[in-house]
Amino acid sequence: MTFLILSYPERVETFRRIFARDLPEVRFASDLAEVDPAEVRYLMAWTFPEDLATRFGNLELIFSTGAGIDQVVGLDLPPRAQLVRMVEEGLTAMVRDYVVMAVLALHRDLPAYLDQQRQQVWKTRDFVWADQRRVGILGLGELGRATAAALRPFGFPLAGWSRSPRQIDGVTCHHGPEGLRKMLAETDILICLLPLTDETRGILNGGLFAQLPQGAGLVQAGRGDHLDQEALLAALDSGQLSAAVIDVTVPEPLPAGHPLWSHPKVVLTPHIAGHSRPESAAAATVANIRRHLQGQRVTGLVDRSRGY
Ligand code: NDP
Ligand code: OXD
Repeated sequence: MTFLILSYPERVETFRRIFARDLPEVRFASDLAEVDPAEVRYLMAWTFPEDLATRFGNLELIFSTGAGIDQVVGLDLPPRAQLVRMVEEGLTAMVRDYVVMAVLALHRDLPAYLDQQRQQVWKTRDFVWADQRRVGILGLGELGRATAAALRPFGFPLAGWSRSPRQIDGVTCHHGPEGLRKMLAETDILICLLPLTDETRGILNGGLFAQLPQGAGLVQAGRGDHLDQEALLAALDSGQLSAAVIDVTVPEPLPAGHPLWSHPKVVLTPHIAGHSRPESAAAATVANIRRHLQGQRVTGLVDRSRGY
């Protein structure tokens, strides 16, 4: 029984050390050329070989090194294999911190002040108190909930949107299309922490931006394909949106000269909001394989019919 990980050397070495210590009964491998594919029961990667189904017929669990599984959910999978997304404290903390940083930057008008700085303009903009800045979160999963909990002490009125009804202390929870309309009308800073599925592809579009109060801000930390980039640029130029913090784009990397690079109302980062931390990710993976070996449900199991 083999666990095969395809990743960069630092992650592989950390996993190797933790697996040797905590799960010695499972053989550890990191090189496709050195494994007997029939022995591989557990495979972890970010991008997966196209011939997964034919090559690794005995796979039981396919782990993504990240929280997103949109890169693999459409692949042909071996019959018994289940998909598992990454749920681990290091990744959750990183995304939470990034989004808090972005919300505070938008709340305190940082993109506008950076633009003023470039132009050497010393000018005070209107102040808005945190209890008057309504924050709405698309996606109330692992990352959306952790982000809401971290934003709460600042005093922002918080709302969130999910597919199924949720109850979260201090967060006005909405679900379904009607819930989305209601939340958007009362959101000054919108955060996207959704998975990419057939239902959420292109959700951040001109129609959605028009439902936000004029001058709202956007934090996009989901997937590039959630966002209609042309519609974003149009909404920024018309003033419907005041600013945006964008971590994910189409394509990645964004080509030189793309208008998002230099737009004065955009803060752009190169898909760095979150990264699973090798130590805690290895511990979470060992715990999951143990659960699987004991016939228990693993954490982060993907429902392929929902797409996440
Ligand atoms: P989860 O699966 O834990 O949560 C997903 C949330 O989205 C759930 O609340 C779910 O609703 C909601 N959702 C899914 N589909 C819909 C829909 N059609 N309508 C309304 N709500 C919907 O995922 P995570 O929180 O772990 O991760 C979320 C995403 O964040 C990842 O898939 C990835 O795209 C992105 N990400 C980006 C990173 C970056 O570096 N930029 C890093 C890590 C993740 P329900 O509660 O009803 O199931
Ligand atoms: C993830 C990511 O999904 O890094 O974890 O985007």
